[in-house]
Amino acid sequence: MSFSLPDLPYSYDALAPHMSKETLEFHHDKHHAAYVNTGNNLLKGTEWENKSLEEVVKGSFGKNAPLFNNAGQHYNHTHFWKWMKPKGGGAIPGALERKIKEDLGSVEKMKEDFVAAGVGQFGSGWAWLAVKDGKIVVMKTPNGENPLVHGGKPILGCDVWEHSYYIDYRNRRPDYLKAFLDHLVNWEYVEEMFGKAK
Ligand code: MN3
Repeated sequence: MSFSLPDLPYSYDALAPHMSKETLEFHHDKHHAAYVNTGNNLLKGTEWENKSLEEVVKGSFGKNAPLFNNAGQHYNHTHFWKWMKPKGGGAIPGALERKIKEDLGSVEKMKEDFVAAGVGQFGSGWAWLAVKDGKIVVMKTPNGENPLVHGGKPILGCDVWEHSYYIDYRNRRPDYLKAFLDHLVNWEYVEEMFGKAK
C-alpha cells in the first residue's frame, strides 16, 4: 500500500493566530509531502510494500532506518493534522478526562508534563500522550519515532521539530506547546484514538 498525502481537515488559515497559514503551507505541502514521496520510493521492493502504515512503521524500526524515518513521520503527521482543530483546546470529553486524572494526577499536571516533555526533547522530535500497559502516559521521542515502537499506542502528539513552530514562535518552543494545548488540540479526536487504544 503506497502512502498518500491527506488534505488538511481545515483551511490553511483556520488555526491562526496559534499556527499560521505560512506554517501549515510549508509543513503540510513541503515537509509532509516529502515524507510521503521519499517514503514511497523507499518502500518499493521491500517486504513491507503491501502492509498497512502501522505495520510498515513497526516492522521497519531498527531494520531500515531511512524507510522508518519517512514512514514514521507520515504516520505522525497524518494524525497531527487531525489532533488540531480551529478553536481547539477546550473541554476534554468526560471518560478521557477521568482517565487522565486517574493516571496523571490532574489535567493541569498532564499539561505541565506534556510541555516539559516537548521542551526536554533535545533537537527534533515529538511530545506524546500514549496508552501503555493500560495507563495514559506522557512520552517524548526523537525524530520520526513514536509510541508504537516503544510499546505504547499514541493518542495525542505534538510535533516539536523547528519547522512546526519557528515561523510563528521563533525559538519559543514552550509558548508553542502551551498554545497547542490551550488553543489547538482536538480532544474529540484524542478520545477517538483513546477508544481504539484501550
Ligand atoms: Mn513536522
